[in-house]
Amino acid sequence: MKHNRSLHTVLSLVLSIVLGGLLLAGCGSGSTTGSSSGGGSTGGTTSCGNPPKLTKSSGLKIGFSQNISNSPWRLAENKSMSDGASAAHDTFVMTDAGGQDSKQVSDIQSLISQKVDVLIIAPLTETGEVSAILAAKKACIPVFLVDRDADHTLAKPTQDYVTFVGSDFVKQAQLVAAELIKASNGKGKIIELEGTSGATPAILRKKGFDDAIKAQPGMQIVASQDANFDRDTARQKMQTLLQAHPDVSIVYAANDEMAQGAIAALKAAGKVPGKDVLVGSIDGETAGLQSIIAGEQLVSVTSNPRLGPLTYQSISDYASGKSVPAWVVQPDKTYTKDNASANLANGF
Ligand code: GYE
Repeated sequence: MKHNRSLHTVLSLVLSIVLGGLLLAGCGSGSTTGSSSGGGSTGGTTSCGNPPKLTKSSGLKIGFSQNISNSPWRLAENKSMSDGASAAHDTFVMTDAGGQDSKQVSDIQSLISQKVDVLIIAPLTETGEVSAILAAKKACIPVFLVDRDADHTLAKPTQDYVTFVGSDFVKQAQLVAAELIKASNGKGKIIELEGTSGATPAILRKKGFDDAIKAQPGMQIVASQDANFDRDTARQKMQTLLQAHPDVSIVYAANDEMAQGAIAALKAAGKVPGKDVLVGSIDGETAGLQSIIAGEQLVSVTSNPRLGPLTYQSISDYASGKSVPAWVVQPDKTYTKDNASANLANGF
């Protein structure tokens, strides 16, 4: 996936390449038979396969690199990954990068040094972990990216890593936009709260939403800001944005945590979410479902964090020589007042 990169993501790419280079220099795995050339090249070829083959099929040592564990979504994902390892009788080693690309690069390098058989990586950004993904390939460890993807001009699925297991983020955003357009009769001033800059769901949820709104002459996005997929960051940004745009009638948040922050800010400013301002977001968290039931949120399209079953099925398929597609799609669904109560138990 090639996208416009902000200065932030370009800087983090440079940082991770420098760090990755330093780490690789000390690693000396020597299994690479090809080499990458500049300008959009990827990880070259290795003697152990492109991507590396998985020769063991049971009793695997699984390394899982999580980018941060700061929300119900991420905790549900961690549990799903660990449960999948237990069900397969695999050993599970997990690291948590605390939201830092540089920490995630060194976490992955540490998992490589621990000689895991398989690496499952939930990369923070599309460019920040590329050097470490390519380092794993050179060390002959197959990589499965989950929940967020890498920039395909820098690392390719079915070549540098096995696959990307995750949702269709453009479609999620289109589904939220469709509900907001319907409920507002195609009229309104929108504040958009974006996810972590450079992360696949942030990039694609913005694209899907903005393109859908561009086709609506009566709707206008009056402000867009990165609130890092984080509830309190969103609350603070929304508080400031409301002063500049008191006539806002719609909030689109790229995840439910940010929608929760926006709802808190709307209430603090004396507005009634669900009446004065329509709120739509993504994830299907319990808090989002409860806000829908309370009439404060219009819609939440799921982004299922329970990616363990599809991931471990893909690992098992790969080990037995079956072909694994470049993208293993996690299906999602739309929650509104019509089905939120019936699905409350599916929340997290
Ligand atoms: O929607 C969000 C989280 O990467 C798909 O990241 C994931 C997103 C998820 O912080 O809540």
